[in-house]
Amino acid sequence: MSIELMREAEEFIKNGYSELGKSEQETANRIAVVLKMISEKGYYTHTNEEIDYGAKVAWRNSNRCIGRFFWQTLNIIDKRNIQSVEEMAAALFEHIEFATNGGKIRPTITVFPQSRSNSAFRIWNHQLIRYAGYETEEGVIGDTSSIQFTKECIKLGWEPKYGNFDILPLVIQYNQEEPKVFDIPQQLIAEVHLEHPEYEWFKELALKWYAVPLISDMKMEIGGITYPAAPFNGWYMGTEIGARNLADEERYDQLPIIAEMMGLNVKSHASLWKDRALVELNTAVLYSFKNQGVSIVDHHTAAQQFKQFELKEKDKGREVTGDWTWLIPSMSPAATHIFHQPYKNKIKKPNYFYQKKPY
Ligand code: HEM
Ligand code: NRG
Repeated sequence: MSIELMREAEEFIKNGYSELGKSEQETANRIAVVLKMISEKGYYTHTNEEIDYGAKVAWRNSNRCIGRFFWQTLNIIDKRNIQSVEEMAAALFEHIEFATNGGKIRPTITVFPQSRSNSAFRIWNHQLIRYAGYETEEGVIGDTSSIQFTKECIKLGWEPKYGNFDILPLVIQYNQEEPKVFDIPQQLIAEVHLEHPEYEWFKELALKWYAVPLISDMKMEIGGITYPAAPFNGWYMGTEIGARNLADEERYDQLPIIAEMMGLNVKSHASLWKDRALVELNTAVLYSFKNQGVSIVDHHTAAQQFKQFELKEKDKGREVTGDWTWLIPSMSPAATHIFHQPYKNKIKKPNYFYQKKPY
């Protein structure tokens, strides 16, 4: 256990300090301090610089992320010193406000205490901002992907509202204590109401989505140390909302109604009604975010930016790893360069990983 941690720590410091241009002396000194601390306490503590670098490189190494061109711009909020779930909730509110930034979204991560054998803070939410999902006799209301978590919230005393777009509360747990539920102040949550540049009727569908995707259930691993609570955000790529969240049959399933409003022949697959409805839904997503001043990127621009990332990494002598099945956008994938080449899905660390659900 300790041996493995020492190995990972040493490898991280070696690679990191070399990339950061530190001297061999400084590197050797730091490794000595780290190994001593591990042998005495069973863990070590990252310096501010190591956390900053580690979180950024973890993003750079995220094989499924098309947004990695911006890895160096990540803002790090260091909350490794919080001591209660109340402090954690306050920090999460701060993160939401800082990241949202009135619509000009700032890629941000908040780092909470590392896990130790005797202590861990966990966020139960998949994303900090997410819509509830309810199974009812008349079918699902809201976001199907949230049904299980919504049930947990209700069990913990949260009042269900049975709307299509109810913002779920934060659920935070310390060790095996009963998790606590915190409503997110309404004024912190930015949402975008969908309208279409040409179809006047589109806004009658009353569709919307929240502005900031904030993944909160992955763990960050740096130099053998695990941070089980390290929520991060960037901005949306339009297709995540327009070609998946609002379009998947298993999610908000909006293609049939949009096609019908467009007057398309939904009886024939060959009319390509699904494809045409998809294009207009995605047009509405990009148009509305832009119009309402919220950062978003279309999949063609994102692919171009990813190309720049690949070139820069190559230039730096680093191998670009990627998960092709996730990197290709969910609309018109073959219209991007990503589709036409293979990527090696090798896992490099630091990185973000899935972890077992606490519920
Ligand atoms: C996945 C875009 C920022 C880490 C993804 C996906 C997209 C994307 C489209 C695939 C999601 C899916 O198919 O469900 C972007 C854009 C960003 C951004 C446009 C704008 C800046 C970030 C940041 C981090 C990050 C700041 C971490 C610091 C990841 C990870 C995944 C991912 C770990 C995989 C998630 C999973 O396996 O469920 N990103 N991303 N991304 N991104 Fe990014
Ligand atoms: N597809 C998910 C979000 C996954 C992460 N996407 C990002 N991440 N853009 C959804 O809610 O649609 N990010 O950190 O920006």
